[in-house]
Amino acid sequence: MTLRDGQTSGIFFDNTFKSTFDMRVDQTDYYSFKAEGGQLDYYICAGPSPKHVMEQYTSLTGRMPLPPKWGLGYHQSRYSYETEEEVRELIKTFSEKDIPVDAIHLDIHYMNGYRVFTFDGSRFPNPEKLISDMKEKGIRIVPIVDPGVKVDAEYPIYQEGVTNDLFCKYIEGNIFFGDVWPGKSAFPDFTKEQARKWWGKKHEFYTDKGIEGIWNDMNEPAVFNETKTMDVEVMHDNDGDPKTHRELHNVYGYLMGEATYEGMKDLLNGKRPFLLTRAGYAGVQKYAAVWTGDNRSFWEHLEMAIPMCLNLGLSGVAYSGPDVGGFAHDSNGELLARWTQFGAFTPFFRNHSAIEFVYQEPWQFGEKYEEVIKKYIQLRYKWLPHLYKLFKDASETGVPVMRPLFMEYPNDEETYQLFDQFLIGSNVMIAPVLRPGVNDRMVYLPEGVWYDYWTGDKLEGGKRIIAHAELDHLPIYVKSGTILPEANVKPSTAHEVDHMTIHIYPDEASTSYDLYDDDGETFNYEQDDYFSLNITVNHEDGNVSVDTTVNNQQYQPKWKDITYVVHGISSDVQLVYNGQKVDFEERNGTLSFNKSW
Ligand code: MIG
Repeated sequence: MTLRDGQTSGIFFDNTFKSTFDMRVDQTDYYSFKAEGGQLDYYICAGPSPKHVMEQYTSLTGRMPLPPKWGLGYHQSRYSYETEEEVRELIKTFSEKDIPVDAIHLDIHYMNGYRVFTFDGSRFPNPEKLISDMKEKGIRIVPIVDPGVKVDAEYPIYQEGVTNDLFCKYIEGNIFFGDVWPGKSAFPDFTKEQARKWWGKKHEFYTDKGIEGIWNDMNEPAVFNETKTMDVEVMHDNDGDPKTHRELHNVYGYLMGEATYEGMKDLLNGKRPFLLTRAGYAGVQKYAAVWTGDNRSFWEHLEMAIPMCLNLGLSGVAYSGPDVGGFAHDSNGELLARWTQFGAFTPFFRNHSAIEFVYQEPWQFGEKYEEVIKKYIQLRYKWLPHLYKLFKDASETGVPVMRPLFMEYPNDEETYQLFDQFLIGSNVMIAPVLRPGVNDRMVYLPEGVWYDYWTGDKLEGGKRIIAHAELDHLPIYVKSGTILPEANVKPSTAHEVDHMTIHIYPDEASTSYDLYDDDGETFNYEQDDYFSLNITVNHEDGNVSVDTTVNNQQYQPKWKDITYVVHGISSDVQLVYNGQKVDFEERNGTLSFNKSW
């Protein structure tokens, strides 16, 4: 994407060979891209704004489907939670400590000898029971599924793959074998429809046990050898138009995503699948959320996660996030606290850590840190209605949830190089602290009036400010003219929100918000089974009027009562709700009143 004089355009280079983008500016006065083979197919997205480019690019490559609500809650992972008892203990701790959680991820140790589509009978003697007990508490299990299938004549998946000719082969007909976790393994040829269908259907093993989400790893594909991947001479079926791995390497993970997502969708009878992937190609957003792979528990990696997720968003992947706390190396309380503050606002929010390094669940570094981490996991749940609405919008337009500042301020050159702060939607600024022992940071506020989210103080934009941020403080700023819904905190998204707060940050013009809700887990919203409430606020002659219209209530949310909180207005005004003057309460510089929709 390029932005010049406020005008934006994009290029999508659709070539699956190994490609290079040369963005050096010191040697030539142009950028270039090239590929090792194939056609020079590229598309121009004409813009003229960054959001137009996103719409154009995603009309070509597809958009993220609306995820299930539970996919947007807090996820806890570890390489690996190794036994059923360990998982039960973990969940008990979350509930005792009253820390919300929606999903526990099971890494490779749940399997029998790393055989996909199995559970280890001694570590997980009764997965059905575990999963149903967890579901009762509103928590889901997400097992990892790698593409490598263990070579084992007595293992049905291997047998079926060989018998039905579903594995990647050389032109001579011999199967390609590579070493991965299970040892010598074969790899499904996802370029072949029959293999995609077969693989998708195999997920019955998981859905039969109540599983609704899958985690795809090692799907580049990664192989433990010198080249770290499959032999480039492997000849993929490519649905009857054979091509080498040299040409199709880059779409292997994407096609595994397609096979998995479509298979899960068929099996879940109308429920939305959740899929997380490490690898993909342009368009992978149609099938999966993407996490940014094996980072380390370094402050620099926390900082790098911001541009990584922003760039994924600009590449059509609205649903992404890093391993919160860092994957490899030992995390610590301060790093985890700061990382969780950031993670609360990344589209995907999962704490994950590697074997042989310290555990990093929210309580692992003592109470002082636990309190802060809990506060921000709870904040995520408060913000879910707004995030959900932004996900809904992203599923329709391709415009990402997490945005670089230039996307909203393309005429402000000050924003072009900024990568240590970002926007959620169009009007909320998040500026995480990214260094140890640091309690102050610079924040750029573009033109206009901004509210400090925590204090309600008004700040004039068009300049840099210093934000003071002790350990428990994440700098957040809300642009005037913003309407923000806030849920009451629940232990997980399975526990329905029963009270909504609408925060109003008036500016001089009229502003409006469509609050969206649905059942959070089915595709019924596609048949108009959703709730939509329009809130329009006018601020004239010092008085504020709030007008609401229910646009659709085929789905009726459990929350009926709404507390309206008007910020930044003096108490000598009139507040009018749907044409009637209302009595309000004055609290910490805000004016609030209660209504039902
Ligand atoms: O070779 O499954 O990125 O998240 O915990 C490492 C074990 C394989 C890499 C993934 C990581 C996961 C780990 N996997």
